[in-house]
Amino acid sequence: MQINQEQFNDITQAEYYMRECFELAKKSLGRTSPNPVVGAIILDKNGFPSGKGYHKAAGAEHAEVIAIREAGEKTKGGTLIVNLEPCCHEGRTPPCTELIIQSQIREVIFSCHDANPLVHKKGEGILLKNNIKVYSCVLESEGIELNKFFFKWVKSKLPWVTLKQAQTLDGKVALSNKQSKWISGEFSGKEVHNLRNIYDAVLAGARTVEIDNPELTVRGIKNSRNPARVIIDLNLITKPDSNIYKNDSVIYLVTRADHSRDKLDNYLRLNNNLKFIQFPEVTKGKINFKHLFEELGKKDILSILVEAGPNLAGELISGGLVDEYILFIAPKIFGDSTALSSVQMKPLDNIENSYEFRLFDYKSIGNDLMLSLRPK
Ligand code: AOF
Ligand code: ZN
Repeated sequence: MQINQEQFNDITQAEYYMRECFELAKKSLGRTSPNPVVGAIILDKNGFPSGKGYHKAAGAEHAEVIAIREAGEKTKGGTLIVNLEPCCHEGRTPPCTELIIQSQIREVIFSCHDANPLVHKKGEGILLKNNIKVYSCVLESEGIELNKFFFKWVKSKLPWVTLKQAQTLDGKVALSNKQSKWISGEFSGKEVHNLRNIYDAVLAGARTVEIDNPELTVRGIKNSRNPARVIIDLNLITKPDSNIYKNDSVIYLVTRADHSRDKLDNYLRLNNNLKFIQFPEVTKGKINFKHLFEELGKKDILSILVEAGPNLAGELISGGLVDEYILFIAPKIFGDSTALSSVQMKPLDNIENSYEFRLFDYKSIGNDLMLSLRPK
């Protein structure tokens, strides 16, 4: 299809402002759960930007409401650009479609349909019925990627699970004497804090807590907030003086159901925000991770960054529970077959049965390579 100069200008302008909406929405990543991140811009009838806003937290005003208020009278005959289909339901806040209609906006451009069944294509339908021009699916794949946590959760009630590891060129995560600090470089370390800052929860096993003694908090970033920490400690072996307990942000301690009250109380005393998730069914020392993720989904946790050791990584990969695999590869070699490999699972008897990923993204980071992989 050949497009004329005017259409070309319209598309370029829509994409330009849509990217700006993405940037506005990104300011709220990790702050709006269980809601999506949304940015909105109003152009007046002459195409000049006259209002913008982004959704700051669940229960707070939607992005469109803030942009429309800022634009005032200039909404009349104007355009709304927003990264998500405007809502049409009464939730914690009123429907945005009504406000859009009242504001006499002539045209709405959005990136992706909302996967929330209360809104999906209904918001668009109401706008069309009210003679508002609608252009949907502008930079749609970027829009979906931006809200991948929300889309996964709203469709399945399960959080998006990202497995994160740092390994050497020869696939090792620790020496045979368990020494594992530091495999990746300083800049990769900073990137991990950026990730923690946007994930609702960070998950690690008791063994990682024992060996690395991490805090699993966000440090060195302005206006940061800490994710909930989820620690798999079925036998309650983590030491009371572990660094994770020194910080008051939320900890979910995932453990068996049969510990004594005294033992549980000892842990409750360590941290004001410690809660237990107890599992009655533990088979061969293992829990059902799908059940754990369902529990966390119920707590409005839309995204989990798993800072995994080899066994946890193996369990999640073989269980088909990984949505994304972020791998930092440091240009180092341990060259020792007894050093720990990044993933531990049952031996395969055929290469055809290996777990395959596709390369989604990559970047160099300091002296390391950061890969983002998605299951094939
Ligand atoms: C938008 N703009 O800024 C947001 C939207 O409980 P509520 O009223 O906040 O509604 C939450 C739902 O509204 C959420 O699940 C999603 O479908 C939509 N979120 N929609 O047009 C926004 N945050
Ligand atoms: Zn809304």
